[in-house]
Amino acid sequence: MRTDFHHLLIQQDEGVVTITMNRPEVLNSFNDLMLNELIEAMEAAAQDEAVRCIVLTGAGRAFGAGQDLSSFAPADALETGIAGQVSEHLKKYHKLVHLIREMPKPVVAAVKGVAAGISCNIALACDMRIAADNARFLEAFARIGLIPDGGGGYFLPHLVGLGKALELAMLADEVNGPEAERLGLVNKCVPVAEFEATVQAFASRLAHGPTRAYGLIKELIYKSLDVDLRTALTLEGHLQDLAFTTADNKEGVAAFLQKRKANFTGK
Ligand code: LHQ
Repeated sequence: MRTDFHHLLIQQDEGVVTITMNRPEVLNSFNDLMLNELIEAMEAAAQDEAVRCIVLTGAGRAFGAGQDLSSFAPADALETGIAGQVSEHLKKYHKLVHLIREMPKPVVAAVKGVAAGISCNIALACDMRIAADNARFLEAFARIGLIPDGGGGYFLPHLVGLGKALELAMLADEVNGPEAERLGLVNKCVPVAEFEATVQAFASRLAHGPTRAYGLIKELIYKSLDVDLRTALTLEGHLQDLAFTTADNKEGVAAFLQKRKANFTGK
């Protein structure tokens, strides 16, 4: 995949591609170009067979501060009538959310420092999250009279339950890394000194896993969220039929019987 982006750094290493949002002077807040580039990079990672795990992170002291407010100001919106077009603008973020959720391989958000506004919700769209203990999750929207966007209204109650979701969205208070772990907002919170090594080990482990099964696991779990048990079990049968035909299933069973570690190729 291409690496010469303006606002992204791309690092590819043994099946893991790390995408770093890189506008540190504005805490990696989104302008149009960075959003377009992130969509392009995610599309490329999805298609690249050599990529078996994606890590999304931010350069400098933050993960991201949401929409760049200097390039999307409410005063302008009122004057130009752009307010009715916010939903149009959001479609691009929605494309990114769908890409992450439908990509048949794991996507991990690595959050140190602040993750605010739509950056927070893009982190929640990822399959898993590792936080440093200096992480600050902030559904900043109500502070500026908005509602959570980028899927926040969907992801929050699924991750932390209804009451806490409403509290986080309405009070817009910061949640630190250890509290985010306690709430289930992140999978793991580690001291900042251990953050990079932890993310690397976590991503590397995923990149050496049964990638096709991981894709099917995503499909099973995300689709099962919105259907009844009968439909979920039918889907399970269909997806297990597919998993059963993979080389990694064959390898996993052989490794078990031969009492050795499986060598998954992702096929
Ligand atoms: C920023 C930003 C920023 C520009 C920090 N923009 N410069 C989607 C579609 C359409 C319409 C609207 O909304 C959306 C979705 C959204 O994401 S809405 C929510 C947008 N984000 C926010 O409301 C968060 C705004 N930022 C903050 O509240 C604070 O900066 C946080 C809490 C994130 C961090 O606070 P601090 O750690 O104290 O850092 P800071 O405030 O000093 O920021 C550092 C610099 O970054 C500063 O610039 P400066 O030139 O003074 O050093 C900020 O102006 C700039 N910055 N966020 N979103």
